[in-house]
Amino acid sequence: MFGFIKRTLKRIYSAITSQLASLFALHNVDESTLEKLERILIEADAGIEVTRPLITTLKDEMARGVLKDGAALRTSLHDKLLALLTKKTFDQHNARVFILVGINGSGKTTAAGKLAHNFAAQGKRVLLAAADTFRAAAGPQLEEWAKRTGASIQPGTEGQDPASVVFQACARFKQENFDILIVDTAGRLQTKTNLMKELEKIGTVIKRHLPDESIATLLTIDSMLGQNSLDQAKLFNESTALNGIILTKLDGTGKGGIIFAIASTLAIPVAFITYGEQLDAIKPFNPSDYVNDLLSE
Ligand SMILES: Nc1nc2c(ncn2[C@@H]2O[C@H](COP(=O)(O)OP(=O)(O)OP(=O)(O)O)[C@@H](O)[C@H]2O)c(=O)[nH]1
Ligand SMILES: [Mg+2]
Repeated sequence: MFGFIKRTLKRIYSAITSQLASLFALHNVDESTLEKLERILIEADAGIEVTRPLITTLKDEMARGVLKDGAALRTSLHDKLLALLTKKTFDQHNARVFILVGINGSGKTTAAGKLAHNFAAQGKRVLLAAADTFRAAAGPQLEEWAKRTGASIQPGTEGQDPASVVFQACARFKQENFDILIVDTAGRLQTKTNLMKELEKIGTVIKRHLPDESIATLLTIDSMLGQNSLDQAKLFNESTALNGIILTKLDGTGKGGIIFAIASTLAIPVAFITYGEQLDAIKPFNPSDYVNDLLSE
């Protein structure tokens, strides 16, 4: 893990890690150091709600004389950021049923493919359910991922009730003894009531037909959307019970601070991060590794 951000998330490295390194090297820290830190965090999408209280606490520590140099600043910042990310952590890595939801283009289908690959690599038999029957190209796109990963697919036809695709997938999941079911859904605006109802129906079908399974409903959030993605997530969370977030496209123009804004404003843990279009560009989110890596040159 160490060096993952430097190697793979180069923009995050340059937006946060490399800039913090110069502050952590200081022999004396003062008000201007904290002003620089504040600017770095805001520019990296951590948001005002996270940054302001954090800086206020650091100022207090400085006034009490416990924050004298860059090394002490690093330790204190590390503990505070980690505390934010561990308020709520994803505890459903053992779930066998995953439902992916999110707005158009946020990365649901790609994440479904990568998750399939991830589980197949652990020797698990994966069934993908093509419950995006709204967009004509959605089925073939998921089929392509099934081919690439060796997963099976329950296809849907354009215009078919997504809940009926999911119903068929549940039946096959039981009959053919699959280990993992991943449901890809249509992109939707959080404001469209009928589409939200459709999600509810998908959840109901799974609960009825696979009553013993723990179900992880995951919201994909495009990290490149910065603070805007928070409003979307809030609205989704109001109409669907979300268990976790898949933060996508961390290899893009997003600056990585959004993870802290998500942790602070939503009571939903980040479950996975994705960082590229390759099959293996996904991993479970580990708060401690992320913070360590983010604050280490
Ligand atoms: N660079 C990068 N691109 C990604 C990542 N995840 C997804 N993409 C790209 O983002 C675009 C949208 O991804 P999809 O998986 O089709 O998104 P979706 O949410 O299924 O979209 P709809 O089905 O239209 O709602 C595609 O071009 C993907 O290749 C990622 O982690 N990094
Ligand atoms: Mg899709």
